[in-house]
Amino acid sequence: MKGNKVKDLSLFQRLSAKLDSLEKLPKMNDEKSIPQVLEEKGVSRRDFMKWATAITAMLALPGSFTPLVARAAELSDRLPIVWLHMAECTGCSESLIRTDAPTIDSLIFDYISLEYHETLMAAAGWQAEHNLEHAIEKYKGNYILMVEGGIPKGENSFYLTIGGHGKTGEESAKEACSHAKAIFAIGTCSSFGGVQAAIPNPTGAVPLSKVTNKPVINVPGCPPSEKNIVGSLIHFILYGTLPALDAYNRPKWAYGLRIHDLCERRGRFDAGEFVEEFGDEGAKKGYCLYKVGCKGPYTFNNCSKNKFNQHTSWPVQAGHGCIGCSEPDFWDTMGPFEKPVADRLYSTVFDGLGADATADKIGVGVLAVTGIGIAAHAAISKFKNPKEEEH
Ligand code: FSX
Ligand code: SF4
Ligand code: F3S
Repeated sequence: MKGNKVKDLSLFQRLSAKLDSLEKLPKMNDEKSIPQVLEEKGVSRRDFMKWATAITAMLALPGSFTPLVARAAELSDRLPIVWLHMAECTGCSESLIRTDAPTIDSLIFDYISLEYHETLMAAAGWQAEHNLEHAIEKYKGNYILMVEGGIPKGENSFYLTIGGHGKTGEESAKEACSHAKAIFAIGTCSSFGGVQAAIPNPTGAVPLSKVTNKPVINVPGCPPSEKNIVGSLIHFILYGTLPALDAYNRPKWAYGLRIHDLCERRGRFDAGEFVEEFGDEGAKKGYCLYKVGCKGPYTFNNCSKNKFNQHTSWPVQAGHGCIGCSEPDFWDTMGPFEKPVADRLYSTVFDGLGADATADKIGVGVLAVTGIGIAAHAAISKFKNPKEEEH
């Protein structure tokens, strides 16, 4: 215990010193500070601290670090951000910004120094291109790069051609990566290729990590929650280094556990209470969705904790199973989305990563066994559960 306290204290001091030096940097926008913006939008200090407490817990930091997290959020306008769009649906940006009553996450994001973001900026055409070049040149080596979307590569790269100079997405992404301080692949498309990379991948789309040799932090989900996007940023501001990552380069603080481990219907699963078809009595009672296709047992993400749409709901709460949207190649491996994996062997192109059922080492064998084990439980429980036999 004592050892932990000493460790926490030295981490606290290290992170404080980091924020002190960040505070010395000029604000990107002289007009207003983030606390001023929040106040203007009617966010009380109390609400802000409640938000910071939630982020602190999400990042698995001790509660005593809450003031540090709050300070990191307030200083997030010191770091320039370049956000690029590749081949995708823009759902990742939408997840963050499309709220009718803006959340603290979206307000902070609105106000950080987004030097370039095609969805949000006013500029278009030549001017937009110029803005991007200017931002990269001005903040060389100092900006955070966030990229949304898969990237058609090599001889297919022309499928994504942007702007008057006819640059390919691959060229823009490579160039932006080469001068970035930290690189985040936002969403499953940028992390793993996503929908456009699904078989037969007609445009030869690849993940961001395939167009750069620099480390890429993957923040998957189709889309990821706003908390996982903002949390990634706050984590980087606090530490200035890569977070602990799993085998797929996902931050462990967000993707360390399975949907199934964190699911509010888990008790139903364990009790053998399953929805047999959509709209049945079990569905009305909130039974487990495994038999109607939930892929929560094979998916690593924190959706039940963070939720979507201003934290109102998430897929399982809304009554549909998880479709595995934060896993590599989920379009190809997790379908049909409304049928269970059952005894079909779960396979992934990332083969043989180990024999441990954690997000660190996800082995095909483990998932296959898990699939069979879970399917067997679902099948046997049908007969074991007296409540179901009564029907
Ligand atoms: Fe992909 Fe993001 Fe899915 Fe869409 O852009 S992760 S298709 S929600 O929006 O990249
Ligand atoms: Fe929840 Fe899906 Fe697991 Fe059922 S199978 S407990 S609905 S995650
Ligand atoms: Fe995606 Fe499953 Fe969460 S479908 S949004 S990882 S519940």
